[in-house]
Amino acid sequence: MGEKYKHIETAVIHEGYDSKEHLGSLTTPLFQTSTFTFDTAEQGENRFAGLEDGYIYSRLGNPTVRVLEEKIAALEGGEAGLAFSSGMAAVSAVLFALTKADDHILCSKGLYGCTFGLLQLMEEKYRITHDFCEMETEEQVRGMIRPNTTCIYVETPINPTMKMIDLAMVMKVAKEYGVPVVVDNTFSTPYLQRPLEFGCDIVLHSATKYLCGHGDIVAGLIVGKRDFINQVAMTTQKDIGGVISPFDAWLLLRGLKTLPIRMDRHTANATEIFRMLKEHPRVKAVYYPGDVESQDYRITEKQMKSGGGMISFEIEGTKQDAQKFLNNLKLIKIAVSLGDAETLIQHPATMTHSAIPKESRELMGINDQLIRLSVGLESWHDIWTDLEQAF
Ligand code: LCS
Repeated sequence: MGEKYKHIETAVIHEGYDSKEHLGSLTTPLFQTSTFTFDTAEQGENRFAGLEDGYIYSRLGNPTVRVLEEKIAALEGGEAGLAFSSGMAAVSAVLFALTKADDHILCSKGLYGCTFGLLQLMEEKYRITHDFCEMETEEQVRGMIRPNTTCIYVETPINPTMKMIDLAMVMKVAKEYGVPVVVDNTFSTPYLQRPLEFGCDIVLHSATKYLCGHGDIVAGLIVGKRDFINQVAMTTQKDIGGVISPFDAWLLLRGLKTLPIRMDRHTANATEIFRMLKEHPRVKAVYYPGDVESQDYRITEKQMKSGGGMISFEIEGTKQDAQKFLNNLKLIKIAVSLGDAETLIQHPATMTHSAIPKESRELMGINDQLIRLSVGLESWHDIWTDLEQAF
C-alpha cells in the first residue's frame, strides 16, 4: 500500500487524486485530449528536453491517466505505474523491455493463450527463447535458469488451471541469480495478492478484468521500480504505442473504487459455487484457490487474502458434452474475459487457449473437459440454479 492511505478500501477511492487541484471536482476530470499546448516555442523545447515538467502529447502522458497510474502503484505497493491499451500491450512492453535477441525467459507452466502466442513470436522473430517450469520446488526453478535468462514470468493463479505458484520461493531462487521476476496478477488484483511485497520486481494486469469490473473496456497496467517504469514509458510504450485512452482510464478509475467490495462478493459467491460443484456427480474435478483440501492451499494461505472469483472444473464426458453444458445455460453468459458483474463461462481448449497446440495445452493441464467459470456478483443461488439445470 502507498504511504498515504494504510487501508486498500480507502486507497482505491482517494489515492492519486486531490479534488483541491481540480476546482473541487469530486471525480477525476476526463482530459480527453490528444495534445497539450505550449505557451512558447522555448517551453516546448524544454518539455521535450525534460528540463520542465508538463504534458506534451497523450502518448507520452495524460493527467487522467496519471491519476490511474499513481493509484495502481499505491495499491500494489510499488514506486510507479504505467497504463496500457490492453493487458497484452502491458505484457509485450514488459517482455520486450527485459529481453534482447538470444535471451531466455523462464515461465510458469501455464499462461494466458496470447501470452503464449507472444512468446512464440519472440522466439520466431528474435530468437528470444522460453521454457515452461512446473515451479513447485526451488530445485525445479534453479535447474531451468540459464546464463541468458533475463526474466522469470509467472501467472498465479494460472489461467485457467488455477494452479498456484509460491512467489516467495521463486523470488528466493531469482535473487540468487539476479533475474527479475514479473507476476501477472490479473486473477487476484492487489486486493487479494500483492507480489511486490514478496520481493517480485514487476507486477502486471489485464485491467480489462476485475480492476475495471464492469466489462466495458480493454486495458493493461504495470507497477515496478521508478527507473524501470520510466524506461518502459520512454521505449516499449512510447515507441510501440500501446497507450490507454483517457476515457478508458476514467472508466477504470470509476471501477476501481468498488474493487474491495466486489472482490469480497466474488469470493463469497465462488466459495458457495465451489462447494456445490465439488459434490455434483457430473463434475470430475474442481480447481479453486480457496479449496482447503487442495495441495496448493498452503500457497493460497501464504500469499492470497482469499480464493477469489475464478473456478475451473472438469465435466464428465467429451468436448461435445462440455459444449452442450454451456449451451444449456440461461443466466450465465458464454463469453471469454472475466471479473465482470455478470457470471461468464468459457471452454479454454476451444476459446482462450485454442491458439496453443493441443500437446502443449494438455501439458498445461487444459483438456477438452475443462470449463472456466468467472463467478459474478448475482445471487449465488441463481448462479447455482442455472449450473444445476444445465448439468
Ligand atoms: N493476462 C491474463 C492472465 C489474462 O487472462 C489476459 C486476458 C491477459 C493477460 C491479456 O489481457 P487483455 O489484453 O485481454 O486485456 N485474458 C482473457 C481471458 O482469459 N479471456 O479473455 C481474455
